[in-house]
Amino acid sequence: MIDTFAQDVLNGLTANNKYLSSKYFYDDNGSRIFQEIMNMPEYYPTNAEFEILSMQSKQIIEALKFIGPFNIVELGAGDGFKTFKLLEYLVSNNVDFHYIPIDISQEAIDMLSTRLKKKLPSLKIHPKVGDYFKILKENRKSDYPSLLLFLGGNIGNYKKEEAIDLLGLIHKNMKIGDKLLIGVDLKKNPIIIHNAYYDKHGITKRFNLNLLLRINRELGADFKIDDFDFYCHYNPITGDVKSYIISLTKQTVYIKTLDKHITFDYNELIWTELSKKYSPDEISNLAKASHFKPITNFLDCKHYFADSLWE
Ligand code: AVI
Repeated sequence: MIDTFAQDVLNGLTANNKYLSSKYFYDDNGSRIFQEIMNMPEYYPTNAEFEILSMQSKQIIEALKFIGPFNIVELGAGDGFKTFKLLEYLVSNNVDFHYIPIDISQEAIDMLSTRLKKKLPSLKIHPKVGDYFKILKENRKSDYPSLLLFLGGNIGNYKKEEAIDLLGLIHKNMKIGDKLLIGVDLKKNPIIIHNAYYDKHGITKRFNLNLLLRINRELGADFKIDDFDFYCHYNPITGDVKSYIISLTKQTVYIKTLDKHITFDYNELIWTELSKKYSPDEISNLAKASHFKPITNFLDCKHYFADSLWE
C-alpha cells in the first residue's frame, strides 16, 4: 500500500502534462522557506494584510454586529503574526470573546499559545490541533456566534471549483449568524505580482525545488536538483500566477518507493502551483457561488489585498 503523497506524486509525474500539488511544499524545510518568502520585501501580501488587521480592527469588529460574547475561530493559525493585532485590539478594549486557533501542526499551535499567553495574559485561548471541519462542527454547538478567520490568501492556491467546494464545506459547518473573514490577494499592476513570485533572491525557486528534495527524501528518488530550474508567469487577464519546475536536460529519475522510472524531456515542465488573484467583483461571485453573502471588503492603502467579510 502506498500513501497519499506517493500516489499523488505517481499520478502527477505520469500525467501527460506533469504536475505536483503545492500542498506538498510544506514539510518542515518548506515551511521554513515559506517564512523566508513572507519576510521578503517583494512579497507584499504579508505587509498588506498586517496593515488591514492593524489599522481596521475596530471597523472589522463593528461590521460583525455581534451582541455579547463571541468566538474567533482561526483556520490555519500558523504563527498568528497577523491575527495578533486584532486580538490585541479586542483585549485592550475588554471585549468578551474566546480565541480558538486551529492548525494541523502541534508545534505551530504550541508556539502560538505560549507567545499569546505571555503577550496577552487575559486572552481566553482554546487551541486545537487537527481537522478543520471536525473542529468547526464541534464549534457549531457553541452558544455564541463565531467569526471564522481564513487569512493569508490561501484560497488563491485552489482552482475555482476546488475553492468553491472548500468554501461550501466551511459554510456547511457554520451556524446562522456566524461570519467569515477571508484573505484574498487582489489583481494589481502585473509587475508587482511578477516580482513577488519570480523573486530575484531565488527564494521561491528554492521553495519549489524543495518539493523534489522531499520526494528524494520521503520516496527514495534520485532527482538531481541542479538539473531543474523554476519559472513562473502571471496572466493579468485571468489573475493566475502559475509556477513550474523545468527539466534542464532530457533525463530519467528513479523513484524507489514507487519502483518507477520517470522520463523528462529537455525543457519539460512540472506545474506546481496556482496563486490566483481576484478582482472585487470576482470575490463577490466566489462568495455567492459558495452560498455566502458578501458584506464588505477591508483593503490596505495600496489596494493590494482584501480581507473580505461574508455571512
Ligand atoms: C500560501 N500561499 C498563499 C502563497 C501564495 O502566495 O500563493 C504561497 C506562495 N507561493 C509562492 N510564494 C508564496
